[in-house]
Amino acid sequence: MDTPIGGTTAVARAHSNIALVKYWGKRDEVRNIPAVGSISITLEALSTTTHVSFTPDASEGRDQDEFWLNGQLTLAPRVNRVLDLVRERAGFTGRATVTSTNDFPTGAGLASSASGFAALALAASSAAGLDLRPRELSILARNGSGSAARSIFGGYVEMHTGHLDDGSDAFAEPVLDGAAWPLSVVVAITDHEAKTVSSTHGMAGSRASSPFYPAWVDTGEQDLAEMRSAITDRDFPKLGELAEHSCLKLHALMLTSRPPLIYWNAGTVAAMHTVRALRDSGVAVYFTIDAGPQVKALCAPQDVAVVAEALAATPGVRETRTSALGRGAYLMAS
Ligand code: 2P0
Repeated sequence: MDTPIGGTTAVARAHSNIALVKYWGKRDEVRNIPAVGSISITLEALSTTTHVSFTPDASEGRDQDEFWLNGQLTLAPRVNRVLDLVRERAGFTGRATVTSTNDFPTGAGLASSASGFAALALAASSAAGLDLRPRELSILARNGSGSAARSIFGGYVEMHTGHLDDGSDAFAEPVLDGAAWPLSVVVAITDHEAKTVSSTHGMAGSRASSPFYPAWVDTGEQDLAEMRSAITDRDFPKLGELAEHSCLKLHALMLTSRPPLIYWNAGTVAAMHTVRALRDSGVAVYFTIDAGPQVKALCAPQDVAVVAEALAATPGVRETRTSALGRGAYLMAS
């Protein structure tokens, strides 16, 4: 984290992340508190840049916030919610103009809400003159999107579900710096369209209807403990096997929701098999998939080229992107 710049205008950048142990389901929908913890890696190649500028107070000019996403004026109640929390804390009534740009497809299972709300939390709090500690920023970002709490930090990150009703212990914190154990991700994009069922809506449905939901919550702590030790031990096969398990357990939960959530397409399944075939041929590579059709392959940096080539040649894969581990959210000169 860089030193906050402050003032009534600020620009921040945050990177997307993908979970190795997944979050799905909330224990409090109003405060957006996850029902299970999660562990993620922050991705250098996928980022959101957000500019926030506040009017001095609501009486001077507009009484509405404005949110521009990728050049389009967009209604996003969660953006207003984060801005309201910032105003409440800073003790002023100024309205905001927020301009946010993603350098990757929005809403298609590449965690644009993670990078987006992390960048918003940092830019808005800084523009309001607040100098929040990383943990407070993580809680603020969580109010926009659960996965965004993790994108405040770089490298390997754990999100805690906490126990308190007010959510003050539901924040993310770093597990390991990315430089301490470099890892690469090849993203196989199988569809550029935004998904039709949002994560928020989908996870509420899973909680209400999947017979697997109690088992999902009950086994979360054990997955987290094993993943923490895989990271501490730099045990890549253990990390990869557990990441695939958490991914497939999540998708079993989705498939058994009513109505079912089927985020995969034919290219998604083909890419999973490509990863398994590569592994059979001796390349240490593992897949994970979020609430969308893209497949993310985890591998060592020296294996990126062979993994990207195999995924690019897989039927249904339209594009591949590679990423190293990225840093946490930071302020830029405005
Ligand atoms: C994750 N996902 O851990 C999981 C895996 C998708 C699948 O976090 O309702 O957009 O905004 O808190 O953060 C996506 O959920 O949901 C997500 P909200 P979010 O990355």
